[in-house]
Amino acid sequence: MTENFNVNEASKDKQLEQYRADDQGEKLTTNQGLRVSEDEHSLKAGVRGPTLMEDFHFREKMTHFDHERIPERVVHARGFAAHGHFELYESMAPFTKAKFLQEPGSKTPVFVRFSTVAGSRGSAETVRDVRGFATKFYTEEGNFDLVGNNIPVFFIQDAIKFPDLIHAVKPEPHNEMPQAASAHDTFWDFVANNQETAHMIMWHLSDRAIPRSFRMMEGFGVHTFRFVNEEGRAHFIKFHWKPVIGVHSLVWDEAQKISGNDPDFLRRDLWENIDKGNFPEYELGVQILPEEEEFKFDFDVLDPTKIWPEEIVPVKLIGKMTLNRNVDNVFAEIEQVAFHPGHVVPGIDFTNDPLLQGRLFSYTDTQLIRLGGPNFHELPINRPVCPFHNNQRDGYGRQTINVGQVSYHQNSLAGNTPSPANPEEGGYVHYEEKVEGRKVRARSESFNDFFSQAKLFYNSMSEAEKKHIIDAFSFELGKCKSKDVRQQVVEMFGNVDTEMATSVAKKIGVKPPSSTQVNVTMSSPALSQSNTKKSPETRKVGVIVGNGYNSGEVDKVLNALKAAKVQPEIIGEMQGMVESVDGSKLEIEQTFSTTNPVLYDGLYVVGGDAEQPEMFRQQVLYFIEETYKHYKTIGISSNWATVIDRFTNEEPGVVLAHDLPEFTNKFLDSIAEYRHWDRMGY
Ligand code: HDD
Repeated sequence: MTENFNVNEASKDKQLEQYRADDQGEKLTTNQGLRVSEDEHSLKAGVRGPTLMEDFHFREKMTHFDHERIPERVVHARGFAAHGHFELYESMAPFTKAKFLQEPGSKTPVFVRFSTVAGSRGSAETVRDVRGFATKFYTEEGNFDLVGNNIPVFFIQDAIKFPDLIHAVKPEPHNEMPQAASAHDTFWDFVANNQETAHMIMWHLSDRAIPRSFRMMEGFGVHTFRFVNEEGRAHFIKFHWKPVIGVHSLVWDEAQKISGNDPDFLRRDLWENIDKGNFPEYELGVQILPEEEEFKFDFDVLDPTKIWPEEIVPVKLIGKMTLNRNVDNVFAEIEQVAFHPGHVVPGIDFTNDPLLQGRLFSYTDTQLIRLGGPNFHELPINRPVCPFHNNQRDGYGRQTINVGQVSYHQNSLAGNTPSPANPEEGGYVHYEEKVEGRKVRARSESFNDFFSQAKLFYNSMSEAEKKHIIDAFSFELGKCKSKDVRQQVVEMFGNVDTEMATSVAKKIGVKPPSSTQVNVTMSSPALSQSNTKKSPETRKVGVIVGNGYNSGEVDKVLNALKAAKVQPEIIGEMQGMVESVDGSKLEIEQTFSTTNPVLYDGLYVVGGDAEQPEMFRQQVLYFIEETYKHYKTIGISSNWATVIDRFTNEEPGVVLAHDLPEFTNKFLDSIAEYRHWDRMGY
């Protein structure tokens, strides 16, 4: 008999509740529950004597501490996560029988971990890198893990090359440098000698690799998966996550400075916004392709270095995910969560993409070393919300107390239970794809076009985005010591765009590529961030205020910003209150020494009276220069427009408060626009 249980958005939280422990207000004990009378001094033979072996409290405390760390993830070590739920818009029954995709309005609990790939667990977060976007859906049929990235393609086509790719991008083994960076010889040597990387490299050098926020990036399942419906009919699909507030990025100079100013920038942004109730939202999209159309395109649908352009296969939005709860404990939840693309539910199946096939081995294997044994599924964060029963037993850290005599199949002593479920009872049946072929180690010829989609990507970029790619190439290759590697890469990317590769060659002191320019006509507007949604919502604006400010003007602006869900932060010379000309007050949240212009999406210079010290004026000028250089919006109060006589109102993204009602609107529009690339020549 199958058990009856319901999953709703609270199911996971309720399950986790039984594992939470709050030590506040309690007496200190050992792990055996013994109350401890003293926790500052070890047990010694005399106050100046040796510590005694007998001190079980010291030994237990120290031993536990000595064993606190576990191996970091071999990739995606640096990450952060949050809880939430997924709500379905419309039934996907025509395509899949997955239960969590049937009832419109149904809510499934989720846990999402975002990450960088190359850096160690403590590395800076705004480095140039792919971002992981891994979602665990706790469904009534078991956990479904969508283990994706914020880039829709991958570097390689076959999982057997993954260790090589990662060895090449990680810090070089002889000196363990550079940390969390692809700008070094071994990575680019790998690229030049594995040219299937071309398409992904274009994304990696684009603004996508320096997201402004985990809340503002897309996610992709990358591989082609299958949906299978109740009748057993299959469709090829690709998964997309689309952030509701659009896709936005940092600029490179800013990203590098943030790495020093706030290495936790992305997790802080996620944590603080969830904390304030600005819940990140992403719509789940699927591209759906009938199996008969498998060979319709000039690329192979099994090739993970290819996208299905959205203009050809539209993305159908089927639901929305909301992240609304921060974790209680980073280690217990974020560090111990174990994702696996092989965690699927009935109605979702794999394809023969050779990258996906290899991943299906790697993920469980890595958890065994990382989490110390085969029982990691029992950790609270990994437990499905539905019951699980099988004949697996024992192993390190086993928590379940399996009662009874029988732990094998088939049996008669337990009535042959736990028994396999037939499909009607939810038993998973693999899609019966017909497979035949010779055993070969080879790449399919249909995987051999490395450059067409790299060209499509470049051709779809705005002028500003193209310039960023050229600058990124120049930076990354400029850091390579081997001139030969630099030359090889320039030669390779001549196949994408000769003019682009020629500009790079000039900057890094090598010969231009031997190719000739072939202009491409095809473009996919969905690939350019310049077409994304623009909104001031949740943007962080630094507001510099000194004593004697004009509260009438400033209060109105601050209220308008807050009404538009912009987040102003008051910056001043020292902590405490600043007083306006009419005696009202504002609290300083950050001082010039605790914050930096790179940490804001825009700047509002309020200033103060004429008495401000020279240091205040210098700091304002510094904030203005940096904000301007990073193409962000600058608003200046009417008082200070004369002090800062650098700008006219015609400057892109510079708004001067001559006329107040118009100022706030223009300022907000400018913040929504975010970057003012027309300053490009700057
Ligand atoms: Fe992977 C972690 C995403 C290819 C082997 N991978 C990992 C994570 C993400 C991805 C988001 C972090 C999960 C978390 O937050 O805990 N990986 C991808 C994507 C890929 C991909 C989108 C290509 C489409 N990965 C890939 C290949 C292999 C691996 C080809 C090996 C054959 N990935 C791993 C791993 C990790 C991992 C070694 C490290 C930690 C972990 O699994 O749990 O098994």
